[in-house]
Amino acid sequence: MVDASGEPVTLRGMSLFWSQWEPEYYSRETVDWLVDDWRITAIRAAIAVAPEDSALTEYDREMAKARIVIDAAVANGIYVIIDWHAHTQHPAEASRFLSQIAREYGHLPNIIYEPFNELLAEGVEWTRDVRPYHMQVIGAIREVDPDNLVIAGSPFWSQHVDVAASDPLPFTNIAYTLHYYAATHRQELRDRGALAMERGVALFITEFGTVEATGNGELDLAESNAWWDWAEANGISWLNWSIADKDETSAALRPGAPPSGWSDEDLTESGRLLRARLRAAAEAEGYR
Ligand code: IDC
Repeated sequence: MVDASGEPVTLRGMSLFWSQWEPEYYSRETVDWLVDDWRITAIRAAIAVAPEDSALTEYDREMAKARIVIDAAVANGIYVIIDWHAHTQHPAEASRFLSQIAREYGHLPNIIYEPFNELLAEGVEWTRDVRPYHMQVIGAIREVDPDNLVIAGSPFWSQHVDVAASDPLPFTNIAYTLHYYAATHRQELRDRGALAMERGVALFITEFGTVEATGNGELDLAESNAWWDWAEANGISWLNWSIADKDETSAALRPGAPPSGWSDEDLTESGRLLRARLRAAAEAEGYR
């Protein structure tokens, strides 16, 4: 992945949580704090897509949340991923939502689209089921926004990047997201990623956890480091799940944490690790 001047770039940051459940962090002050104190260069808005209480039923409410995060990212000069956080296909609704974002913001370099968080494992095939979805939704985005980065999801919770890479999408400026949870997914998934890159596609880790794929369980530091080493060696950007104060180990915040100004006591083990890692990366790259 390269920046506007053609230089290789690695983005590092945090994903917000499902937008319907933790809206207090869809705020300007949260993004400001993450930029100033955690030194992120990308933020992900996980716009909830579910049968109830989501962008399918509360379109305007969820669009307003996306706008808050986009405006905050633009004000801070960082990238923002608009993640259609779905596990099931709603191509018409995804097209409507993301092409509206494209109309309002597609002229800005900050915008990155993620039209499908993850497809579930059972019976979903790339060429038959997922590629046509992307053709429709990315096609709708491209009618409005010809060039901003789009990051495509793949079957098996966005792990089958090698399969997608063998029948890639025909659009320009496309990457494929690779999702991992360090205590569950290991070398075998990194090998899939390597195979995808050999097949010629760009990868982007729009979501990973330091813990188990359930979003809970023990933090696996050794495997988290193995993943980071691999991502950095390959210039793959990464964003962690998640900025949330839910009582689960993938959450970066402890229950009741305010929208910004977090002290060490407000952070979980994972949150402290991510903050340290992000600050070290910013230091090493010498920005700010
Ligand atoms: C999880 C949350 C959990 C919530 C669940 C609902 O951490 O609190 O109950 O969603 O579905 C993903 C998904 C992401 C998951 C996360 C952890 O993109 O939505 O969040 N995960 O399970 N893919 C792999 C893991």
